[in-house]
Amino acid sequence: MTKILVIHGPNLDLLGKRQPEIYGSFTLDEINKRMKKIAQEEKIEIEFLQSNHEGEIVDAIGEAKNKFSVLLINPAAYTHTSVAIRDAISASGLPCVEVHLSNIYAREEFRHTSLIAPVARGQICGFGIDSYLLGLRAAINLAKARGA
Ligand code: CA2
Repeated sequence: MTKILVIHGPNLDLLGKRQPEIYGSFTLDEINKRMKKIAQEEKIEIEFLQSNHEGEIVDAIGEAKNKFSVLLINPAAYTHTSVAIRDAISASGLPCVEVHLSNIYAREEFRHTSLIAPVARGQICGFGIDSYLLGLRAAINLAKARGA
C-alpha cells in the first residue's frame, strides 16, 4: 500500500494565525485536510507530522524507511540550516519532495539556499497551499513509479 509521510517543520503550526501576507490564510489543519482528501481519492495512505524540533524530525525520517514509500517535507527554517535533516533524508533512501508556501528565492538572501534540495527529487515553492497539493501529486507519482 502506498503510504506518504508529510512533515511540517518549525512554526508551521502558526499558519493562518500570523503573517497571512507571506504564508496565506489557510491553517495547517486545513492544508492537511485538503491533502487527506486527495489521498482518499487516490486510495493511498497519508500521515502528518508537525514538529518544532530538529531531532524529532530526524528520528521520524529514520523510522519512515520501512513504513513509507515517499516523503513530502516543508522543512521550514531548517531548510536553510539542517545538515542533520538532509543526512537523514539521504540515509533513508526514500524519494523526497520538498515544498514551500512562499517563493524562498524572492525573499531574504539567507532563504535562497536549501540544504535539502540536493537530496530531494524536486522542489515546489511559491504557490501557497498549492505547493503542498502539487507536491503531493508529485509524491504520488513517485510512489507509483516505485511500484509502492
Ligand atoms: O515558505 C515556506 O514554506 C517556508 O518553509 C516557511 C518557513 C521559512 O522559514 C522558510 O524560509 C520558508 C517559516 C515557517 C513559519 O511559518 C509561520 C507561519 C505563520 C506565522 C509565522 C510563521
